[in-house]
Amino acid sequence: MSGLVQAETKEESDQRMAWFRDARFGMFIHWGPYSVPAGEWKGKGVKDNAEWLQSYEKIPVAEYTSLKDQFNPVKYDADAWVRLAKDAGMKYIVITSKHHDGFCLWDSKETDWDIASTPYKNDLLAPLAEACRKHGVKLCFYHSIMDWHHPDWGKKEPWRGNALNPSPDMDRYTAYMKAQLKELLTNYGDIGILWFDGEWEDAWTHERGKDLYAWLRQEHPKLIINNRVDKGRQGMAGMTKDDKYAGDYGTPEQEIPANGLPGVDWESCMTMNGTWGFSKHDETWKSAETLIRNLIDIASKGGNYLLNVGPTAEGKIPAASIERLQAIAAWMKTNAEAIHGTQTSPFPEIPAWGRCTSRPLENGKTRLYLHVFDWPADGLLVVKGLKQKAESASLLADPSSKLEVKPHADGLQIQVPATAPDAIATVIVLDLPQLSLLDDF
Ligand code: H79
Repeated sequence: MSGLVQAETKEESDQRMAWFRDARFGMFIHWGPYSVPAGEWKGKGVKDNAEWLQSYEKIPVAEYTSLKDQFNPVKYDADAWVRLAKDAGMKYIVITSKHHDGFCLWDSKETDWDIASTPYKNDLLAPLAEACRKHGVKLCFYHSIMDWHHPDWGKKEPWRGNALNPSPDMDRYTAYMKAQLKELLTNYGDIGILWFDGEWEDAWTHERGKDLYAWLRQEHPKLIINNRVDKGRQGMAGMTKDDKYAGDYGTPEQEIPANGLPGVDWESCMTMNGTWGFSKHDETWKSAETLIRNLIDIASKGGNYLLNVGPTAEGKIPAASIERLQAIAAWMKTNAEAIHGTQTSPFPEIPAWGRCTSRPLENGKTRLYLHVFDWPADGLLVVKGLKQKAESASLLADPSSKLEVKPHADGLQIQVPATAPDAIATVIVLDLPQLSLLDDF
């Protein structure tokens, strides 16, 4: 996909993608003036996606713009947010520098539709950049291509009102976007990813996508750029149709590909409830168990999990999100080794009892991490398809535990404790001298 920047060899590309492939887990942050109405407009609750309120409710730019007067996140604590992410095992943070409403979380020289025009006034990205640097978390920006506010964004939607230029000039709009991206890429230290979105509208073309990708990589050779910079995405599955399109990785949204996407880098972005931007009405929270198992599922298929939080207009991450991130942190404290830097499951089928991740060890050995969701009632975990002897098996939570491994008609069987040490997912470490699977798997 990144063949568009010709100077890069496969080794260079692998090197550029290395941190992303190791990370497996990141935090998405959707934050902007939409967190003021928080999913409610004129007394009426709007449907999911609180950040889409302006479009759902057809709010003219002039009216929507007044929300800035109430966006005053005095309780924002960037350091606490980064610690929350880091403790949960998240290696990167992707924050909305600009969402579809066009509002900028930093003081942009290119527009007044930004944080500097709010009562809060202060750049929201700078403290986050500082905290990320301090805690060793990569800072990344989500930047919407579609822009309901900018007069030159080329989709003529009548509800945008007088602010829309009667003949929108997409060259001028692209120059605006590039000037802003330059600010974002020069004022906040090294940026890990640019995460584009809103590329599907006709105003954005394949030519513009290719050009933007090449321009960014020219200036910032190490940058990673998602596939929504260009027009190759296939619906919400998020994958690119063929390699004439620019972009370094696929972006399934609110879904996990059933069998992963072998040979391609990808990241599933998902919400904890049903909305990206904060909504005071949405209580459809997924359980910590679901979130942890999603992370494991995605890692076992070779992808990354980009899990969203939607802070309030005051600058607080909702308590329900914090609780879930803390539950993930508790699980990761013991089990991070089975997630970070791991590779896919070697098995052609998803095991009946859970998921598997792997890690090559020295001397051709392989370590398998068996993430057991459904604990065997008879205390025997059957790992189908393995035809060799295992060196050892133990609980990741207790390296001194020695679990007996024996051959089984279908592969290997491991004698496990009578009850699951961790009801969400217990990880068993299985070291193999070499990995070989039964032919008739
Ligand atoms: O920022 C969050 C959402 O606000 C944003 N993406 C996440 C990360 C989002 N944008 N749009 N949507 C969610 C839903 C819109 C989907 C569609 Fe399409 C746009 C359906 C048809 C056009 C793109 C092209 C997806 C499917 C085809």
